[in-house]
Amino acid sequence: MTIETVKGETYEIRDPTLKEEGLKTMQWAESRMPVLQLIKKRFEKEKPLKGVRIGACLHVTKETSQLCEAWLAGGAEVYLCASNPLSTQDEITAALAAKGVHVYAWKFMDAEGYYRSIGNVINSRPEITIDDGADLVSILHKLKRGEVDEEIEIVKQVIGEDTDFIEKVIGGAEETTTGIIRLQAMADDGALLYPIMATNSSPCKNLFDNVYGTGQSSIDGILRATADLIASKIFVVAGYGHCGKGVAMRAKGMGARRVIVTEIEPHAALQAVMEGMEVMPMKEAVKIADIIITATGCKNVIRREHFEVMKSGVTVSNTGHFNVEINIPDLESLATEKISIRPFVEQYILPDGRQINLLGEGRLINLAAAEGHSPEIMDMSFSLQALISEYIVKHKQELKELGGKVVQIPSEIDDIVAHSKCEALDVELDTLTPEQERYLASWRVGT
Ligand code: RBV
Repeated sequence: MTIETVKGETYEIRDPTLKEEGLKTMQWAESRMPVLQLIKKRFEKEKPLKGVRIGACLHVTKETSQLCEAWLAGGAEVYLCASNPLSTQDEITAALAAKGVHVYAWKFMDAEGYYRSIGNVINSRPEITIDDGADLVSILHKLKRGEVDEEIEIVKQVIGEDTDFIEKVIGGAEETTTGIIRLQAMADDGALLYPIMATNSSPCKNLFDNVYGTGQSSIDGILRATADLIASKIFVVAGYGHCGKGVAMRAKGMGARRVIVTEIEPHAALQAVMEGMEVMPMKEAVKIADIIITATGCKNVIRREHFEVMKSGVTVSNTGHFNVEINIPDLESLATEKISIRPFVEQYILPDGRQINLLGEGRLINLAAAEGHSPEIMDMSFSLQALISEYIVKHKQELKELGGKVVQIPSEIDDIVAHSKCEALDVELDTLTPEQERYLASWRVGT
């Protein structure tokens, strides 16, 4: 199915008449993102991003709309494309286009539309890139290296033959774990050509967004797709990183009879058992699972050998960034029939009659079937992104000298967000007395 889009000078979206609906939804998000609003107000006065072109490849959601507004308030020109073909909220694109964001995204875009949209963002010659999954950085680098593949062919139809857009980029930032893994691998190989700030690795991101954001929104995605009961179910989570931890915690809280974790790393496995989860190999877990969700960032976590022994009626989903965690070609080759049961549920029938329900085409279920993380969570992640954009502009020269590195977010920036969020939530902190400060600073006292 190819979705029809509307193209304007500064956008390609599903339907500009959804603007009013989008504006209302933006307001809803705005009232739940107080820290970002403070930053936006300051940006309005100080204009730290004046004339800076920001190219962003993010989930195009009501929360992202608020980050775009902060950038606009700071004086930036904003070019936005989707970081996933299923995560765009079409009413938001309509509202953003009306507000002057250059936006290229629609829900259910095909691969051609996806890379064309990235091409449109690249064509703006961004000075800052903000990625969620590193697709934008990765295409910019492929162009620079002169590589050609199907994706690049599509991008080139938009940008023409000039392929060196990297010269103009001061720096970038990466939103998600998968992106950081890709970028660190590039940096280790000497292939990364400009510095990327590791937003995902900052405490205000990964301690909250990855745990509580993913925890709630992934369950939300499963429920919106299936309307199933979680209580009484055997719930399997692949991976016990920050994301898997959040999902397992919420599944437990909703009454799953058993929450089983699969892991390859001993510390994570130990944490899981100490937090009351069971740990076993995937091969065993799939035999008894009612609901399975992958959260590993790796590929082929669920594959042929697992489909072969799954219980009939199981639902299988993924909350990792890319749709590679579940080997769908394996499932397709095993199945004799595939039925679309309801939105985001495809049922595969195996020769022995077993039914396996795949959710959201194996793409991240929280953004495919639900709305991604709640605005209260994205308030922290996107406040970091807004402040980091300002940091990149202010530290242009320093970053240039640093070159192709993945750079940790300065702790002062993370602290600003943490303190502001505490204030917004009426969380009052204690302060150290001078005596306590001296005690903590001295190794002579206390033994
Ligand atoms: N994410 N964005 C949203 N509502 O815009 N929800 C989740 C939103 C991000 C989140 O920060 C995570 O790192 C990434 O999506 C995974 O692609």
